[in-house]
Amino acid sequence: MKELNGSQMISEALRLEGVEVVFGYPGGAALNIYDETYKQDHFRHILTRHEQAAVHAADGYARASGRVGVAFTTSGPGFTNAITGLATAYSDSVPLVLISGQVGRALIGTDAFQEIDAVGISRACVKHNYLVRSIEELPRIIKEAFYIARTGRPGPVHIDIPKDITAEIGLFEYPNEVSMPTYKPTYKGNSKQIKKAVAAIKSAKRPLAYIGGGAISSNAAEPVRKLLAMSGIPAVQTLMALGVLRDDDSLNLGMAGMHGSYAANMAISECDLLISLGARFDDRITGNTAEFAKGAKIIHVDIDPSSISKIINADYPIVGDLATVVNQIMDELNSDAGIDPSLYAPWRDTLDKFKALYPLDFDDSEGVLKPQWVIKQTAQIVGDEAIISTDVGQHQMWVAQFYPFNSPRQFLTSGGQGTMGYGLPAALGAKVAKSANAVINFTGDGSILMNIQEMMTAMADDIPVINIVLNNNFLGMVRQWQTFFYEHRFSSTDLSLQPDFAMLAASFGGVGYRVKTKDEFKKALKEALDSKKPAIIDVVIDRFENVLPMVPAGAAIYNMILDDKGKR
Ligand SMILES: Cc1ncc(C[n+]2csc(CCOP(=O)(O)OP(=O)(O)O)c2C)c(N)n1
Repeated sequence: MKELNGSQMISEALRLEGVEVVFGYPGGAALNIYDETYKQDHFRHILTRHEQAAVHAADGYARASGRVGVAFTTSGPGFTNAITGLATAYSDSVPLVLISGQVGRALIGTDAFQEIDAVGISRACVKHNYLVRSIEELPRIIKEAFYIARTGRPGPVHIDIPKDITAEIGLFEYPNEVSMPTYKPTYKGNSKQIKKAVAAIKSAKRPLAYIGGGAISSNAAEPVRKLLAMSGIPAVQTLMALGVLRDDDSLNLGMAGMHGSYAANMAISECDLLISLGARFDDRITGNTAEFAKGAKIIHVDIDPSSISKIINADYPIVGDLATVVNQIMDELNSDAGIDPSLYAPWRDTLDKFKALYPLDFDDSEGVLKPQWVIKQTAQIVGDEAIISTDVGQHQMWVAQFYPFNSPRQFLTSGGQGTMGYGLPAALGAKVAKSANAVINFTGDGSILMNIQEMMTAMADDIPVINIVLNNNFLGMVRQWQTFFYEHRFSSTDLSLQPDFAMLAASFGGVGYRVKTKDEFKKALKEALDSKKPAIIDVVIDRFENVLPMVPAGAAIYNMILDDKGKR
């Protein structure tokens, strides 16, 4: 036990949690915390240029590294700016701890300067939150926050700390363990349920694995790959799962859902057993739920019991950690005669026909650049080790469709919230976590402007990430919906007027390019990589390219728009 003030306790607790970096932005209520940050040397503090970006950067750090991301803000607007970051992380189950300063206890409830009911606001978009009421409870709360963030279904945790507590002296003893009788995640699957699920797998004729982001959170890629290889069961992945399977795995049918591949969506529609592994049946996957996997029994494995049977009724619910449960399933499959992959050969033949009928494809051109070509070319140049983030829109979906992801934690994107502005700060967080890897943010001419100020953070802290702007002079994805569903009325989606992105990059001290041809693009990307500076490559692409296939919102997923008749 030692005597520390509240700010020293925060710093010491972060040291004991092994935190190596905090992303944040100071202000009045956080002054004591920042003074202690100045004095310590066990974590790096990165000053982002906006609190939203601080949380996205902590999120990108967490997704790329598998560790808990940490962010600091001040009270009032500093905190409210962070909300989009929390919501983004919450929807995608990303482990974070946000520490916000609050006005002193005596001022709470007086409409004080920069006072806002922070825990009231964050409640709806965090896994858990705390308003610290006394110095005595501060160490326990920080311990619990990290524990809750990373265990069970991971998620963001918010701690709001009144300023007077950050100065008050108390006795510090960091607990070794948490004691929360009401929070005890289940890791091991119920063995009776596992037996039933395995019997269902063995008697199925057309089983299909449906892999979600939980496979990444629980580090389950290896056991999932093994399960598929030993059983010959084909699989679809959600946006959040990309990288769990190798892109070229013959059992990988690609992404499912609104912009999923024809084969993936048809496989879901035709299977007789859907094995959901850490996925949550989001509406962007299911479309019309009444028609989703209509003829199939459902095995649903999830660490979060509240996810099971929430959207689609599960015949075989299994609560547990995915990696653990998949290992249990494999043990059970092997317990008698094992499983013969040739069992499902006719089903795989059917799926091969679907694959051949409508492969993911695009009309390349030697004139105007096609975004799909840019994405594939980037992968060729940067190789398998690169980490890719995106913003939100058409470019995000093209990346999901055409980038050959081969490992988990390689792809960072805002799935659940679809947060424009996520890509650049998330890329910064990823580059801090994995400094040896190239980090590329694919973005749009709309999205990049939502957190463009983070080019300054990249410069100041020497975090060389490359932004590839797939520039169509439109809020492209909204323009696409207006094309298909609103008779080409392009209401507020034309972005013809825009800055010179190359000059903008240079003005921050980075490198910038504007390219219109394949050769120019290849040269710019290589130069940007060599420059070791933050970069923007502004790529002029076909303005009216659409993302296909597309399942119209609420339609059955086998009803895909496949031809680009809406293009003009
Ligand atoms: C913060 C936020 N505001 C609005 C939207 C709605 N929205 C989704 S995609 C999109 C257009 C994105 O345009 P751009 O970044 O240029 O990408 P593109 O679709 O052209 O590739 C918009 C406005 C959103 N997802 N996030």
